[in-house]
Amino acid sequence: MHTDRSATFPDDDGAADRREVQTSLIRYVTELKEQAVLALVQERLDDGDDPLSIVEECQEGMRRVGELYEQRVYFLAGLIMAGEIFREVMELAQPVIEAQISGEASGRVLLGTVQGDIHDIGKNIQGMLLSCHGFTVYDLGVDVSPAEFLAQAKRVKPDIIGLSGLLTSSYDAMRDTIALIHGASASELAGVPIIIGGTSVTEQVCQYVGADYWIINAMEGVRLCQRLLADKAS
Ligand code: B12
Repeated sequence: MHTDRSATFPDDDGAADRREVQTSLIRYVTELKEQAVLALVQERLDDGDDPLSIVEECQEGMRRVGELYEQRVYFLAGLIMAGEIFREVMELAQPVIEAQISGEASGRVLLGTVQGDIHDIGKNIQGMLLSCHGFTVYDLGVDVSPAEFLAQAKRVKPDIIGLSGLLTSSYDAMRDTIALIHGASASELAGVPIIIGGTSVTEQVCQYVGADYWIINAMEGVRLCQRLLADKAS
């Protein structure tokens, strides 16, 4: 089919092409086309495309996979496959991201996925980007109990605590964890900002669980942590 791109996007001849390539990646992830995803990601990395944009497009594809799971078009195997594709994408993109970003030595962030939740792709991306920007990241892994979070927070004495959770049921685990950290026995942790992250967190969730901040994009997470560190230093 012929399309007159110059008529559609008079200011930028390449914009239509770029939009098309982006849509293709989101679509391939949504359709769980593993080989097509990996080939396109590699091609775009080779072309010098921004690896973070590539990751964000894959994240959008994952969101759509989730919707199809909700609509019962996909089943658990679809979620597992999506997770595997994203892991492979990160194997390609992570070295490029790490080579591009280097940060000054910075603060300490304690990170983990809360109890009952094993989603870790987003948390790992957040951890990796923070490390690239100079933060020391203590990653507790997944399914971390409130007691474990508290014990590790007392040990590590982080500047920032980050809780990840993607399930609705994770909100109660976040709330319990934060309540414990804010508890009297943890007064040494008073004032340590707590950030929650995950695909469906919102301001409402943030208030419900008693967190200080909420984040759904890892680069915004980095910028927030940098700001919090700068505020602490001033
Ligand atoms: C892949 C996937 C899985 C994989 C996870 C693999 C893995 N190693 O993580 C597997 C197959 C294991 C899985 C299992 C399940 N899943 Co699942 N899964 C997904 C899916 C499709 C993608 C998640 C993902 O990785 N996204 C990509 C990442 C990059 O995005 P992200 O997590 O949002 O992270 C970004 C930001 O949020 C932020 N961020 C993340 N964490 C943090 C933390 C901090 C501190 C900060 C600052 C920022 C930050 O940075 C990241 C990068 O920008 C989502 C759909 C969706 N909408 O996300 C469903 C989804 C989360 N799963 C869902 C469900 C229901 C399940 C299961 C219960 C299914 C089942 N019947 O067993 C189980 C639960 C298992 C458990 N106990 O945890 C539902 C949750 C619904 C709900 N409201 O509770 C979703 C939303 C799908 C849906 N729409 O129904 N799942």
